[in-house]
Amino acid sequence: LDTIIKRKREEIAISKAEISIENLKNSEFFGRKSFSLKESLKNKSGIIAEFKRQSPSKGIINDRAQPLEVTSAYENFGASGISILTDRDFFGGSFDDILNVRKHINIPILRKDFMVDEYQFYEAKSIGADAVLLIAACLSPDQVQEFTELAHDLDMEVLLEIHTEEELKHFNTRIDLVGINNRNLKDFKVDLQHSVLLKDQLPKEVLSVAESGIYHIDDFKYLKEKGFDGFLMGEYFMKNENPADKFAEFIS
Ligand code: IGP
Repeated sequence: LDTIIKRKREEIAISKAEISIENLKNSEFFGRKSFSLKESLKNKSGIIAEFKRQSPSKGIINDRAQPLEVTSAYENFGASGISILTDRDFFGGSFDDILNVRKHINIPILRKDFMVDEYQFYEAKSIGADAVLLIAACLSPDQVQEFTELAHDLDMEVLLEIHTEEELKHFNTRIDLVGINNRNLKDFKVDLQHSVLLKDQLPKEVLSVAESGIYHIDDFKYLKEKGFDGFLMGEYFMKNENPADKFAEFIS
């Protein structure tokens, strides 16, 4: 994670030198009204289906799938939202992956990246994101609060990702959704029970999303039964030649 953040800061410095925030504000998407992920989770399958080409833990997952083809099928088959990785160096994503699908997608798009600087929130808005991920492990509680306000000022929702009891301190009541990562970012182990125990320590009214390592319908049912409102799934779909077919099969 430290390596990723270090690289991310270098990347941001380069972007800032190339495109100013004022310039980002000129994007056609800047004034756009966002779709609410909170609302969409309540009304649809609850699944936030992810477009992810590769990851540091799994290497290449799918380097042939096309973002528009996959995400529009996810939408048609009933996803509540789409998560798109925009990190290039570690996840093989890009801003274009969101830009190229935005006009065709009518459900919320989550920009999945490592958000450590204000600039990235303007960037997210300028490419048409509806929501952003805040990873507690990369931020202080004060930063979470500050970035949440900024996201809201830009009409985007935030999904705060936590994994440990310690990270519950990052929660504040302005946060829209809390994601509990089932996968430990240090050794990549998945533990659903751990997530359920953490979730039980959150205020009851908070919308919660179970993230990662959901590979089986029984996992999904178990987490749903335990009260999770959303389910963020990537690899299970993406590791197939045709991710959307896998999604359709899962949901049926
Ligand atoms: C999806 P999976 O195991 O279904 O592919 O997981 C998503 O939760 C995962 O990509 C993720 C992630 C992250 C990626 C969760 N938190 C933070 C990058 C950064």
